[in-house]
Amino acid sequence: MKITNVKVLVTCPGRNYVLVKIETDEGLYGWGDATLNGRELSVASALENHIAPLLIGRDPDRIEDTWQMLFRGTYWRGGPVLMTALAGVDLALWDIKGKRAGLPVYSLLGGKTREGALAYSHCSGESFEEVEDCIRERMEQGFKVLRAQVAVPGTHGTYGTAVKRGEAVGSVREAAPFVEQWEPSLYLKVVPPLFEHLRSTLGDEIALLHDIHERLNPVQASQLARALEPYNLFFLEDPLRPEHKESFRLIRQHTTIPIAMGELFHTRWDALPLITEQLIDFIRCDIGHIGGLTEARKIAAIAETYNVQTAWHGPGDIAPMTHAANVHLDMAIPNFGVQEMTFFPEATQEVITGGPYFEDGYMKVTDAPGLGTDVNEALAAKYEYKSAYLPMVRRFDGSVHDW
Ligand code: GCO
Ligand code: MG
Repeated sequence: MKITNVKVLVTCPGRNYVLVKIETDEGLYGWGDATLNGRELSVASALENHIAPLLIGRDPDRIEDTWQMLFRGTYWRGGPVLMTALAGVDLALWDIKGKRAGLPVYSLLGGKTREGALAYSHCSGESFEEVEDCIRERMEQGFKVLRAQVAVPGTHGTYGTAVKRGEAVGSVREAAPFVEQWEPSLYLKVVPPLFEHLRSTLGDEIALLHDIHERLNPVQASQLARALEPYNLFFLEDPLRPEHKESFRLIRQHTTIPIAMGELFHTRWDALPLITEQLIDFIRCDIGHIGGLTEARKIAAIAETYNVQTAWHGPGDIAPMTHAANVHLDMAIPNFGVQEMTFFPEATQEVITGGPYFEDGYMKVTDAPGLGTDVNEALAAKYEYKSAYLPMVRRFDGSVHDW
């Protein structure tokens, strides 16, 4: 079998997605996702101009060799653009391999270790009561784990709350970044009382987590982690910037709250020190930004050795193919922890069909061969790319802060 064509499709059924179709001389094809929020066209260009020509004529069965060729063989490696492009190719190749074997990808990865992947969704609000209401609604839907974020009084925009619940965070906006105004001191004041409120009104049954989104410095993150200890968090996510690996030691010295990190990592080497030093409890890389399943299963295996569980990134700004890859891997590994999930809008589901589904608190995949997703190309073509940016954050004095 030989690769005959690589098609890159940029479509915007609600938000922008970059989809990769790898076609073969035997009529089998695979779909991958190469979406990088706000930088979609850079990845599409890398694929079309530099990567696709290298794939024509290759045997699609050789996933590891193709991965090594694109990562090491082309000299320039790493970074969000290239690792997202590589993930798009990698997922499409796993999809083809599954279809060729007549097996779902989880089966190729070793077979089921569980019946479903414990899933979490997001809740946010302008007030504690709004967050509480959202959590109650989600619990009715079957969720056993939920993320809670609340608006910070006195600021203009807060991560995870800038859009009303039910809408994807960072979805298509005006063509210039929305600028949030935010202060760590105000944020630090509001988060512990939020969890105090949630525990006193909801009790202990629901597992709760919180995403700092890399906005604190090491000592602030340690203070917040300590303040949150009484509320039994499932994990505290992304406390520090991805550059700050050694600073995780400070947080560990001050608290036993479980720590998760990883959506801004791009290779196993980014994640390695946090895992081998056991500075985190959950590794939550984005399979779509680390070169796909080929890299993710290696990270999972390293993590297993150090008793670290997985919590792969699962936001709305990666396409259902990556969500499918998340769940196929979750189903096959022994050290799965939790899976972030997204309910995609109808338009997205019409363009990208199949993919994982939610059932009573768990994400599941069908036994369809490959990743189990397909694309309605005619419909995708009707949704043209729309320029969109992630928001930005500035402190009250006007200086740039991490979003
Ligand atoms: C999460 C993330 C996302 C990111 C987004 C950036 O935990 O789901 O933090 O909401 O901000 O994926 O593109
Ligand atoms: Mg996050």
